[in-house]
Amino acid sequence: MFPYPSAQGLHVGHPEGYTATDIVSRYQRMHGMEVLHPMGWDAFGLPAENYAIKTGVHPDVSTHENIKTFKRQIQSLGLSYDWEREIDTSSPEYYKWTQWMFLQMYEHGLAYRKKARVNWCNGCQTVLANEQVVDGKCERSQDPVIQKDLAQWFFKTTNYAEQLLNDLETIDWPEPIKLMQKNWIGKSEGAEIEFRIKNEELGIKVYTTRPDTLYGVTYVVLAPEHSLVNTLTTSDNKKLVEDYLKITGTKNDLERTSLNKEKTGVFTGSYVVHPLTGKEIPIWIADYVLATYGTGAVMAVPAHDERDKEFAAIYHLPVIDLPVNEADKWALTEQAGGTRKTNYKLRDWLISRQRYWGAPIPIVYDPEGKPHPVKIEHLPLVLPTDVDYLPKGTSPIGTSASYKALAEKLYGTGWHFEVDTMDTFVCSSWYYLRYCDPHNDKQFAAPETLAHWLPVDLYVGGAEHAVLHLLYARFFHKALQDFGFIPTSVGREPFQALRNQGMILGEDNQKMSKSRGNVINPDDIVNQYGADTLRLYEMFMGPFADGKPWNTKSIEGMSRFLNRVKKVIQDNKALPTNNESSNLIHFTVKKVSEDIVHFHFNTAISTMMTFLNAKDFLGENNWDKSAIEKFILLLHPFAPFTTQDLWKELGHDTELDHEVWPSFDANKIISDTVNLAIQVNGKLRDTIIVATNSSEVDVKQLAQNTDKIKKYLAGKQIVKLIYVPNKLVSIVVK
Ligand code: ANZ
Repeated sequence: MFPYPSAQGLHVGHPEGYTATDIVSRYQRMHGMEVLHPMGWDAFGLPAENYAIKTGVHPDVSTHENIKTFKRQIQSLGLSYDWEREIDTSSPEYYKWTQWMFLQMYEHGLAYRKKARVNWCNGCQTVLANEQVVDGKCERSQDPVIQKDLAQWFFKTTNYAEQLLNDLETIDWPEPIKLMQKNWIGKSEGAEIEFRIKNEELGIKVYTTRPDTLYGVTYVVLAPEHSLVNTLTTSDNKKLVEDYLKITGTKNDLERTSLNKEKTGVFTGSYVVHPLTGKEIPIWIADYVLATYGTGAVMAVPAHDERDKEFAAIYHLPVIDLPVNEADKWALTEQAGGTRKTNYKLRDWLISRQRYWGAPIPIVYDPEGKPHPVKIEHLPLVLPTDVDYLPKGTSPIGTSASYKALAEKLYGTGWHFEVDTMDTFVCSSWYYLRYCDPHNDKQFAAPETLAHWLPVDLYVGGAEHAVLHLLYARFFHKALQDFGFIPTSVGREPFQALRNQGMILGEDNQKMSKSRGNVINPDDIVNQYGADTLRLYEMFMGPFADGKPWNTKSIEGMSRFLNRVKKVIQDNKALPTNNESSNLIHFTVKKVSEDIVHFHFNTAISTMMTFLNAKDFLGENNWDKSAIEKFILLLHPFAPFTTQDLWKELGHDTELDHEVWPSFDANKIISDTVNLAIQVNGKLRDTIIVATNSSEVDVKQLAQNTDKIKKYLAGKQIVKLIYVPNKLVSIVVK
């Protein structure tokens, strides 16, 4: 996943994912694969604009300064990116195609403008998509989100709800991410049943997933926004209903549906007739029913539904406790004259933002206010620079005289462009496509380049994008393929395999933050220890997907490991090749290869450490030039700088990236390694790792020579030395 080039520069979380894909890329290249390993910048977004508001520095200037820093930092880490394919979503060459994609969505009926109740963040002075509201707050600024009625642009993600759900089965993604997407899409299978209104030619349709509870319905509830609210409110109840509507108007969905908020509501004065029993049932209005889900009306069953139960208790509504049998669901639906219905929680994606630093929406309004698509030959519709950034709740582009003049020049007097920009998640929904053909100015990418490279084999990033970027990109991929722009051979999914990196915490086990003062700057680590140490350390910290705290001591340990690698190689570079070389190198090649493929970088590194230690212990008989060279090749993807230097010292002038990944002889791997306990006078004093097939003589030799054991033996006489194969060495001294 490409980064947002923030002013803070790279943080230590970035190299974690980047090193992982770099290791895999180098590994695959050494297998002769053609690897596309790209990098780019998710460059539009609010922080640059907020910075402009504060300092007057244009976002284009500050963003490009930030990009320079990011690029310098990333390059210092030895990440083997193809910089020829670098992309920047804020460049007109890129957002021309973001705008073109908006137009494609529009032409195909997947982009539309609608007045709707939308999430509004006062802090950011813009609307937000549902995915950007977390626990009723703006996911970015943490300000509470309120509801406003505004005309906004949407993408019809709901058209793809079923495919977005079903195709999850076809991809190799972490199960928790798949589950979050599944829940977000929220497929629900139930029934729509009509309750006729007493003495009227009208009915209220409800959506229920539990038609089997029909006999327990004791009242019906309408959402406050339901179209029948006025019609059904009797004159006696008018005042109470009006007052109630005023109160609920400002609440957001979370406040309304939260289980621990007290339920409120009001009686309309009207009744429906139960479709099975013929009994009269009161119609209430309550804001725990949402207008935007199902039919905006529910049949309330206080005996079986928690919210209904709570509501019934407050307003003294009857509860009918009845035995229910889920198997009766569809029979009862039919008896009540209802129909089966599938609903989804997923809502269309609101993409308009009242902010400056984004891709302008390519829509032009005629003097009557009717929207028209901007002509393709007018793309890119370049973001004007003569704007007043101060947030006013309307888009800053609205203040641009040049933008106004351009619309009139191109389309006629009285015409004006849409002044909202697109959610930056639109830009990042298709960037992986652009990497295939980044300099094409006729198409976003030529189909043959897409067919050649896609789908993305491996995608790595944080889990926080579960229902944002990762859902949007899947939607884009499917839509663009349906429009005919992505060859069918690519498949229906953009990212075949996804791996999440765990969060790197501060040394205090807390999230790194300026205010806690626990932030580690990767530049400092690179300066002090070198890039290879940082790369190795981040891969060694623990399982890739786990959260893990930073530890300065371990970084020093990693630096010592690399120094030992250098020393051992330098000391042994004159060794001849011995075809009977140690079994351990064969085992090491096998294990490191498998670990890389499975993203077990930490155990790959510990396997290499074991090998190096065993070398010290096993002595030169089992250590030859070919083993040394294989070891260097294995370490190369992890520590490219050190290994390239050592490769030279070994007399090679080739690039390691172009060397062939070492092979192993399965017959030579008789077994794995074992951990042996070493006791001195019956007390455990150290452990060593040896190949299971090591000879007794070798093992006894090794056991006496570890740094710790040497201390216990110093000045003493060994009276007994026992080796229990694969378990322990017991030394008795006096
Ligand atoms: C009667 C009933 C009895 C229900 C029972 C549930 C349990 P999901 O699974 O989320 O689709 N409902 C329907 N429309 C609603 C709306 N607009 N706002 C709030 N609640 C709504 O849940 C569907 C259930 O949520 C429906 O089934 C309805 O309550 C409620 F023991 O009908 B049920």
